Amino acid sequence: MIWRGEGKSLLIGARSALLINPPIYDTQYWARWSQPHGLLKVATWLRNNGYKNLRLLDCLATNEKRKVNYRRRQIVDRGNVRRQVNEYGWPLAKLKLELIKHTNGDLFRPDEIWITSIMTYWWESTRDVIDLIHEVFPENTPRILVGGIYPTLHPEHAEENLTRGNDRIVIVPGEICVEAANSWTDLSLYRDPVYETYPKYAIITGSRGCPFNCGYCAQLKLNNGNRQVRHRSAVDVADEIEAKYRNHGIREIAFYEDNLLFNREEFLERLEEIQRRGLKLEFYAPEGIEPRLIEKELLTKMRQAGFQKIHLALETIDNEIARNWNRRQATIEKFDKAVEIARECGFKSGAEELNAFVIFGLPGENLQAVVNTAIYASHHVGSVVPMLFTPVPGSLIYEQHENYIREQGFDLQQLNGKLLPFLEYNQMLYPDLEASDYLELEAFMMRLNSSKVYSKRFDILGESQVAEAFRGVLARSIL
Ligand code: B12
Repeated sequence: MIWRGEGKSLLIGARSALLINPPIYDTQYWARWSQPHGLLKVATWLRNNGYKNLRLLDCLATNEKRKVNYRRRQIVDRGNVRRQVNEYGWPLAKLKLELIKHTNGDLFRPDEIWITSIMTYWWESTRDVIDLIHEVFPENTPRILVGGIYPTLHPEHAEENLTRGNDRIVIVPGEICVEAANSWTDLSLYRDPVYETYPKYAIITGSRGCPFNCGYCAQLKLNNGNRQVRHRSAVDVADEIEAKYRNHGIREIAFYEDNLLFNREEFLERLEEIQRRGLKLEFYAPEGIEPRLIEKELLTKMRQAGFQKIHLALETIDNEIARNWNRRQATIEKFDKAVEIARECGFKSGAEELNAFVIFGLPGENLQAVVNTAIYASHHVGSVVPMLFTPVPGSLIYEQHENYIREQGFDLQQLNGKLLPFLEYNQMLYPDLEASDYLELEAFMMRLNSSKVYSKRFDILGESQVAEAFRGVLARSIL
């Protein structure tokens, strides 16, 4: 069933729970800043509401090298390329052994199992974990709750594919309640002997919401259609960071918020509050920041506080395309201004201190525009981060193409950017286009970034003799 009640009514007097972050099936997994922070907040909230026994089974916990193990799952043919889908994280057999400890008296028997499910295209591993729970607990199966981004963006899909009519499996869309969403993450759960290492970083969410509705983003649906930005107090955020610094040895903080800089005054206050405590920390915003909101005072404070790199959402240099993605607020002129300010504030280009996201793989996309954007970003910013477009349920672009997606018979796992869901669509527009063109585009962007000699990068738009000669050769060969 899909739960649509008021926060506390989800709690029915249980005292013990297992919290699971399932493994995932994908072609790649970015483990760097991927703590299951939603579930870690839920843990604190459960404790505050009387749960005595809690155990976290984070199947994606990283090792000493901050990596996650994986093994091959299947090969998927897409046009003229083959993509290897892997299973990342604990094999299900390992999870099974951990679950069994809770049936044979070694460890407490859980009243409930709370599962977090993140990307919509990862849903299959959540189903497999639920099947495993039924296998291990065939009788008196604990009540199962599933929350996170997937059940929020597509609760009906989750109900159909995860509960399969079983009322003891509860799909919980959304953030439960403000109290749960504002809870601090509980890192102490990683003291469990099942983990090889203790987290070296923490994820902090100081605000939720964004007034914009960029075509590829689902934040509006994630925030219940509410365009308002809600934030925690600067003191509460700084208290959480300080507690993590002192009690857990955390020195790195990643902020995950829908629009980090939107509330400038609040963010400045937060930085001041953190700095006042004199903690030596590094800060990151790997999700990217909105260039339009960058200004000198803010960025100077960010740098002083410990931001060493910034990721800017460029996406495209073509203002017309940006308008089509409902990104009227983001123009190339504002982006240029942001880069100029960032340089003045000491963020070096070409040293990965300044990075620009470039999105590609969208329906109807023109390759020329992507190449232009990539070369532009490489020249002006120095580091290009290619992002393959993923059609996210609940976003405008997804809704515009819902009929096409249905006609193709795609299920959510196929709507993974890395599996090129709009390949055939774009081939109707550009018959010579091949799947390998997307891989080449990605390789092209990566090449623009790398290959340094004596710390100098080759800049295609640069003023060097080599760059000029290169452009001359290209122009002649095109003629
Ligand atoms: C962190 C993040 C990333 C990180 C790490 C992702 C990872 N490996 O886990 C990075 C920067 C790498 C990233 C990359 C991408 N991301 Co991203 N990312 C996010 C972000 C900011 C947070 C996701 C997250 O972990 N949230 C934790 C959640 C679950 O916590 P929470 O909501 O605070 O938790 C509350 C509730 O959900 C609930 N809850 C949580 N768990 C549970 C469990 C139970 C049982 C219950 C009852 C309740 C409950 O209670 C909590 C407290 O209120 C979201 C945006 C957002 N606003 O959430 C996008 C988001 C998930 N990403 C998105 C996308 C599209 C991408 C990319 C595909 C972009 C691209 N084209 O490259 C890539 C691909 C990543 C990959 N590995 O495949 C999309 C959706 C993807 C999808 N299809 O589901 C989102 C929604 C943003 C958007 N644009 O719309 N991303």
